[in-house]
Amino acid sequence: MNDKSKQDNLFASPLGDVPRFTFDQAVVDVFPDMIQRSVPGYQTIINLCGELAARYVQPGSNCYDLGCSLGASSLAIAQQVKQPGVSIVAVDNSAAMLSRCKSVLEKTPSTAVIELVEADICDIEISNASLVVMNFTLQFIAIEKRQALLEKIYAGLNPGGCLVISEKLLFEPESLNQLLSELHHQFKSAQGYSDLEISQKRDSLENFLLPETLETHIHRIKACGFNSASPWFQCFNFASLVAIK
Ligand code: GEK
Repeated sequence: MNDKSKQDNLFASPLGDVPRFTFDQAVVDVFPDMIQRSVPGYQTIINLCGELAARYVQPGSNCYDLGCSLGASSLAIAQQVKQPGVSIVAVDNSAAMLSRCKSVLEKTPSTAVIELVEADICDIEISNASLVVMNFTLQFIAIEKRQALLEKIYAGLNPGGCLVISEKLLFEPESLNQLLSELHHQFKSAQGYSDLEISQKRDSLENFLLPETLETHIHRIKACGFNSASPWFQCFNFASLVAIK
């Protein structure tokens, strides 16, 4: 992402009652720094979306970037797509994110058409898709809506199409979950976040970012009818899965 963002210090001072996290202007202003320093392997995962685009995008088809934020995945896809007649549909329900995403895209030359859509990803239509990417977005969707969303994506994908889902994961038993959370905490400390920042951010995401186990994700993907599904990347409690229709 070539958008130079401010350093994330949103949780650096004591906040008292920590408010629930929202994708507002304050988050938008620090977003590239926040996600790079919070999600281990973020850039590797974004780059892979470009690699998969080169392999799986079909001529005359659509790619979807669901929960696009500032368009990092869309840009990675756009840079690798050589197939003719491809449209990239980048969707987010935060007006602040999409407005900044528009200015990021305007500054970044791209041959592919990227259409920005302000909507809930549960409400949009998906059709003639050869690549659908959900990088760290499904975790913010109510758990009871996830199966229907995956079924809609499966129905909108062309045969041979590819789905990427990247998520924070939950582990069982609780002792293993605790270990991987602590390793993630160490990762964030090494990125310069203080213990106060890490714990206040965790509180703000409580009951908003809802992680599930790898087994739950794979089971849901398979239940929709995907031919194959596997994690291709994991670092601590973050993973990226690829599924082929
Ligand atoms: C990246 N993929 O840089 N409908 C549409 N958008 C939503 C919804 C919803 N129901 N819920 C949340 N979002 C990006 C990073 S961030 C991940 C994705 C993170 C949007 C929300 O507004 C935000 O922009 C994005 O999903 C999640 O690769 O911040 O941890």
